[in-house]
Amino acid sequence: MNRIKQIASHLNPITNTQPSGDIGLIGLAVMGQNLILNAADHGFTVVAYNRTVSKVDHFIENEAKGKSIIGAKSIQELVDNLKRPRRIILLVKAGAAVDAFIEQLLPYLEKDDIIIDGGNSHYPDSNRRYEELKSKGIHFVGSGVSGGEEGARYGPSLMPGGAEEAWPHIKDIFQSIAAKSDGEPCCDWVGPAGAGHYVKMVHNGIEYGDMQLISEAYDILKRIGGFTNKEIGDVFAQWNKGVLDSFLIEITRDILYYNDPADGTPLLEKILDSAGQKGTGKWTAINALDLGTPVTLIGEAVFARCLSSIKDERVAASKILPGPEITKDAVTDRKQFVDDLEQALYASKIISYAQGFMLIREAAKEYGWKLNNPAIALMWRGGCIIRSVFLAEITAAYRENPDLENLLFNKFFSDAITKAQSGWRSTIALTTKYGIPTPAFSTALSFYDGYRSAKLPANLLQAQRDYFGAHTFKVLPEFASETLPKDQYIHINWTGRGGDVSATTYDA
Ligand code: NBP
Repeated sequence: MNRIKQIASHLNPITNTQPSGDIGLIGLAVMGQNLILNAADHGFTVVAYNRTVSKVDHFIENEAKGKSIIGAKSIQELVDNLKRPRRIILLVKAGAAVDAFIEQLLPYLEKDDIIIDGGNSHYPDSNRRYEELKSKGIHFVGSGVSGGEEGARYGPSLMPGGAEEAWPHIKDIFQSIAAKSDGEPCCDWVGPAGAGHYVKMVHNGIEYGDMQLISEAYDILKRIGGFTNKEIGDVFAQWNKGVLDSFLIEITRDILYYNDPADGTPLLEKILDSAGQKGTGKWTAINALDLGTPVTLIGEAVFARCLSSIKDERVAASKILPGPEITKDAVTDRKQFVDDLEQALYASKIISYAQGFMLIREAAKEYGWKLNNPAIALMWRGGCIIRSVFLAEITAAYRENPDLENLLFNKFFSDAITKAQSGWRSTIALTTKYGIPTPAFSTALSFYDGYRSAKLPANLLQAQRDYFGAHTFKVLPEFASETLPKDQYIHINWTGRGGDVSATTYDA
């Protein structure tokens, strides 16, 4: 009797048949619609719902026509049409909309059903949602989705994390619809709680860094080299055949070749040089500061956008603050200049990814997450905005050693950066000489030089802190003595005037 009741309760109450939906998706904007079509192409039956229900009808009658897609007019209809455990993806505006839909779904869901948030949610929200839903017996997955419209339609990079119990139930769908790199899906389990959205956040931060580096390279070629847009496009086309081969280099080439149909001149030069941002780069930089991790390149990339946005102030400053004149003979050997710049871009990119993975490593420690490092690099290898050949080498480095302390300790990358060093330094020397701003290139080199310095001038910082604030310091073990004991916080009365009381000790 109980069994009959149980089977009966699994029937769709309206059609009285077994539900056929493999997965439900809420949010019929650009990402949602394209992901549904992608899943349907891979043989899954998708149940679609949207807050504005008229969009469901429009979608079903147009793009979804003839495909294995069911339109739902209510949350109940959506849930009734799904096989158990129900798997429901939210692709709605990040923030309150996600919480609103979770609230609406809960009365219709049962233990072990799965809610997946595929939007650009901030990871602390995903941590919270994971805990709240866990207490209700529902598995929450926060999944980064990258690749924009094209990626969603034909293969995005997917970065799922949260309730690991959900993974066996969604793995097949996720890995089928994800982009493939050398036959491997650009999707694997990232880690617990908000780890999926965390990794997506770092991905976006790295994207900021890559874009800034490329923009600086364009500026150098244009202002110091005097190259035309077509010539710069040719340089990017050439770079795209080598170690820098990537989606962002490829689209930059196309942008440089693009002429305004109205007058046949480069459209790029007509675009206002004031960059927008939606906040994920800023989140990464703030998190890096919170975790005390020197993710300098992403930080500079965010600040470079901020500096670009004060256009009026810059225009005013340009009239009163002089800099060096760029002479016609600034570049004597064009080939060498381009080769050096390629090395500078490559080395800076290595630093940026090394910093990104340092941050991920620190987050794993801080939040107690066991993260799948080789899979993270593989997930970024295809489908997403930062996809590149270079990420195959990072995947290989983490496969060789999943607990690699720093990418720069891997032989491939330490050799690459050693080889690139001379071109990198020549490029920055040139931009400094001629007054071309290179915040990302320069911070990458400063980081490199700082990271490889066994001794930094922080001894003086410590002395200053102790001088003015009695913040104490430790001595180098080789100089330990009776008056300067080893491993102890020491305060010195530097002037002979202050007292001997020290402030609370702490590591900054
Ligand atoms: P949008 O971010 O523009 O969101 C549109 C969807 O959110 C519609 O379904 C809309 O319903 C719904 N929505 C809004 Br707006 N406010 C709502 C509310 N208060 N309550 C319930 N639903 C609400 O769509 P998108 O560009 O497809 O992006 C979807 C998610 O994917 C976002 O989190 C986005 O950040 C992320 N993402 C986007 C891209 C991209 O390239 N666009 C790439 C990667 C990730 P309505 O139709 O009734 O207004």
